[in-house]
Amino acid sequence: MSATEVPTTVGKMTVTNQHLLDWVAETAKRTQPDKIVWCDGSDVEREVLTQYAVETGVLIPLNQEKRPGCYLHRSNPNDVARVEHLTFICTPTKEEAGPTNNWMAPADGYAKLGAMFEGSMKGRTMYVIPYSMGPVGSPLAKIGVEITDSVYVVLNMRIMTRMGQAALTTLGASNDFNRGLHSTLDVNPDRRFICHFPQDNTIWSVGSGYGGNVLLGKKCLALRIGSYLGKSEGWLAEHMLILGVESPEGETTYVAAAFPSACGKTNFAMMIPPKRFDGWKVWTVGDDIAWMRVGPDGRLWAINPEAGYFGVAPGTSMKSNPNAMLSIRENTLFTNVALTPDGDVWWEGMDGDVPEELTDWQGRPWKKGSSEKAAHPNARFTAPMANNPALSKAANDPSGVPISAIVFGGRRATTVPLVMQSFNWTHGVYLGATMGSETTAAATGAVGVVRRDPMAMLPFCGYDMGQYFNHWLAMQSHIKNPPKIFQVNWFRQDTNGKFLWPGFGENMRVLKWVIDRAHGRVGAQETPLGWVPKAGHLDLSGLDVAHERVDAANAINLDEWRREFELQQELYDKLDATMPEALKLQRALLQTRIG
Ligand code: OXD
Ligand code: MN
Repeated sequence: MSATEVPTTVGKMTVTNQHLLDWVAETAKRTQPDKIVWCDGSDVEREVLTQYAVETGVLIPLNQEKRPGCYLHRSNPNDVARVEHLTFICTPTKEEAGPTNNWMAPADGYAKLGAMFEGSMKGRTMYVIPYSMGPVGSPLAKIGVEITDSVYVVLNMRIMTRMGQAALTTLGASNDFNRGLHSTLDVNPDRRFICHFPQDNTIWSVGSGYGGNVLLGKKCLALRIGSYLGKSEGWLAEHMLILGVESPEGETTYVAAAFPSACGKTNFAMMIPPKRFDGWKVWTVGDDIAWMRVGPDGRLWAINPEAGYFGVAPGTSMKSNPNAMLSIRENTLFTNVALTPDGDVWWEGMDGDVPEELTDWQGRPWKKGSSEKAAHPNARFTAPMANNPALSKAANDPSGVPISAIVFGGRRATTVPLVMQSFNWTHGVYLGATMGSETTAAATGAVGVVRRDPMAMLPFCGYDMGQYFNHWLAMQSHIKNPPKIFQVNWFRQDTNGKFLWPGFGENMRVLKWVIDRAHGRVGAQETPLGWVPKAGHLDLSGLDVAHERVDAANAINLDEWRREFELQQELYDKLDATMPEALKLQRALLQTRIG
């Protein structure tokens, strides 16, 4: 088959969408692959591609008795994480991308990356992956097609999205699909760019083979392009987990929560309640992204657009996240973890003793006590959500789930109390807009530096951040029964740098108060910052932590808040051109309250 000769049928898959056929033909002409494979999502296809990936060294089979269907991938050591400095929003004007995004003019982006795509797939196979973000056919879902020259991308997209024939059938003859084009080129950081063209519903990615840079349905479509579409179409695309809390009486309440990367989002989404909450159950709908629309009942309904978890492996253990450990027992791809002598995976923070000998994430021999990490700190697992014992039955529901509470969290050693509720929607948007995470000595050497990460969307908002706040504010008038908005902080420390709150499953105690507040079932105490639990309302029975420490985790120190108020100025200055008046007013109100 010549590169430009595009088959309309492969196996059982029938391709009739002329827009798609034209785009694939045009792309093949540009990239000149040896072969074009249309991915139908079948099991046979998975077997064939996995076999091919093993033969070509892209995947290393793990011990199939211990981890059936599991494989290890080692990425190029220069290509191990998302590259925010090489990620661009290509809108007609720089102002539309806003001061927090890198910007490139669309014509420049197309020209620059277009030149790199010329002949880039010579000698390679071009895979065409139709996929649905969200349950197939859901009114909240979107169709994308990713063209890639990486079999690793195909095998990951199979897990992370609903991929293949069903997505194509849903698309029908429509031209309304995201066009994602990816080539690994020569994995050279000097020729690595991730460009988003929101007005064209298009993503071009070159020079990387790793995660969020190349699985284009995830951060690129579901968040950057998604947030732009959400603004134009009146819905919200958010960096939020979604969970359902079921009471012993069988009432399930759904919560969406935004935390910056590395704040334990996947752990929270898969939380197991402590003994005290016998009979309670936390169900995972999603661990990273929420798409939310107003339903006919005036509530906000959310879907998880993904079908799998692309989770950080180091630190994941039976203690921190048993459901994640159970989710990765089979049919999971591991990237940049260490390999044990018997063909299993290992990473720092896993349960049990540190093995004497391993092969590290770069394939080098590693000995216990080595100063180097065996697994890369950003090593990942890609696991089907169907593996999760706590998967919500609603995770595949095309209608999504009704959200009763929205939670904003960050990693703050000081200042921010364990939990508080906003006074109203606008104040809630202000809490989300000003959220941030404090760096720790271990991470950067500079303690107490707050990086503002509005709604955990700083690297993921596909347009101007001030306009994004405006969109959130404007949503209020459309949501007749809005969720209540909360702020949490699991990470407050004492003067010795020890965490005051135990976190993990014990966060259920905070969640219980959040839910009771959302249903209007429990009182609260007004403070200058927001509503906090009244004495005795946070259920602490059976908690093995001194009550003074819990009090310290909840404490409000107005001196710290006067400092916090000053620190927020930087964000306001940066976004000054489009910062909504309502959020300026919220800040002024806070100032009068804290004095
Ligand atoms: C992620 C992230 O990979 O937020 O989910 O960085
Ligand atoms: Mn994320």
